[in-house]
Formats: sequence, C-alpha cells, structure tokens
Amino acid sequence: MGHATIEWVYVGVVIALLTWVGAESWNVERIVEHVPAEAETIKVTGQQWFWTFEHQDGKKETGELHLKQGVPYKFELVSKDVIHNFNVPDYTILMDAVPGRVNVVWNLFDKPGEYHIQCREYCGFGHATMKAKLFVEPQTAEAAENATAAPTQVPAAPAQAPTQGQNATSNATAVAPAASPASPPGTPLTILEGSSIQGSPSYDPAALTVKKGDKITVTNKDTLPHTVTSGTGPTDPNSAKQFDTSILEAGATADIETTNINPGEYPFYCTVHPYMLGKLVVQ
Ligand SMILES: [Cu+2]
Repeated sequence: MGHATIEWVYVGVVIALLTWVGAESWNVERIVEHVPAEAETIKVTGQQWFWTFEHQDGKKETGELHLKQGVPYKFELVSKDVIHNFNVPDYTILMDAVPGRVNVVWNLFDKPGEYHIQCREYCGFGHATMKAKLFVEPQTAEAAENATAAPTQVPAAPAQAPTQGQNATSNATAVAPAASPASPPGTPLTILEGSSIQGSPSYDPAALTVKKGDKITVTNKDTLPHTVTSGTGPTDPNSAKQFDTSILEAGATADIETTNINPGEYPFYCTVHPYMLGKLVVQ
C-alpha cells in the first residue's frame, strides 16, 4: 500500500513539472513567435503622449481601442518619437514601441471588459498620462445581451430619474439626443494650432468665464489630439471630476455643460500634453 502511494506521488510531481514547463514555454512563444494565421492586425503608434490604433479595415482610434473577445490580435508597435512601452497589465502584454522599427506582440482576450493600456517606459513630461482604454467586446449573442444590461453601458442621464417624474425624465431623454446635433454652439473655447509644443499658447481664451448653465463648445484647431480636462494635472486626485472632453481629434468639437458645476474657479489641462493649462470661471 505504502509503496503504491509513493509511486503516485512521483507521477504527480512529474505531471506538475510538465505542466509548468509547458505553460512557461507557451508564454514565451506567445510573445515571441507563432502569431496565429487568422490574427487581426492592429497597428499601434506611440507618440508623446498618446496612443493611436489602426485596425485592419483602416478604422482609427485614439486613446481607446475596441477589440472583440476570443479573436487573436497581432499588435504591430511603432513609435513616432522616443521609446515607449505598450503595456496592458491585466493581460501581461509588455512590449517596447521603438522609433524606426516594428515590434510584434499578439494576444487573445478571453474576458470582455474595460482594461487599461499604459506606457511603461519613461518617455518625458507627459509619460504618466500616456494611457488608453481597452474595451474587449463580448462575442456571443448571449454575452452581448448581458453587456447591454450592464449598468456601465448606460449613460449617466437615468440617474436623474428618481428626483423627477417618470414622464418628465423619459421626455427629456428622448428629446435631448435628437436636439443636440441641431442645437447652437456654446461659448467657444479653442485649442490653438501648435498648442502641443510646450511654451506655445494652448487655449483661447486661457481663462474662460461663463454663467452656470452655459454650454461651452470646445474646438480643436490643432493637428494633434488634445483634451480639456478639469484639474491641475495628471497627479490631481480630482482630475476630470468636473468636466472632461476626452480625446478630441484634430478638427473635432465637444460640448461641456456647466449645469451641474457650482460657481467657482476650475483649472483645466490637456491629458495628452499636461503643460497645456487653462482656467474656467463659472459665475
Ligand atoms: Cu494637448
């Protein structure tokens, strides 16, 4: 009896070792080689201080990357300036983006959700804010249904429902989306051409005064992506709490509503270029 037990322990140890060696080599292979033939290519460009993504069909994204669950993706990493590092901590993806060469890493995302993309190689002033969001979208019809039901997918508007009458709320939410494209622009706030260069004027006006309830319309007149984000900078714990346009591509506009902003002074900055500073005064 005792003899047989010891034999089984040996078998167990051998199986554990083989499993471990197998898993390790699979990990290494995943990074280095054997990109599945059916993998979809995503061109990833790092530059000071944002990420852009180009899908195989030519669709481009900045600061956000939408991928499908269960599909292998081959990331081709390049840099336009200095060395960056493309890092998705939740999936242990870590690969340098180096000027003048293409680095490849591939991955299959098995769980839908929202993940962080960050730069893991110090790349200058805005390094800490060189982040992007990865959205892994569910693949099966059943999973898609679950995601639609999830509260994170629903815009903030329904939060007002309990304080107002149900009818009033449903009217308001039904009208708002239809009216917004035609609604007149608000008080202008311009992101100036050349503002990505440190020391250049960035926002016009640099200090904008509006009345509470006024709408502000931000226009990016530069050739690079920028944001208008409340806070003093990336280390401000209250960053983006009051308002945030998210990334605005060249030529894009976004509205900031001040209905829920109390009178006061609010510094703002660009998350892509944290030296771009401005101030909003709400009266
Ligand atoms: Cu900027």
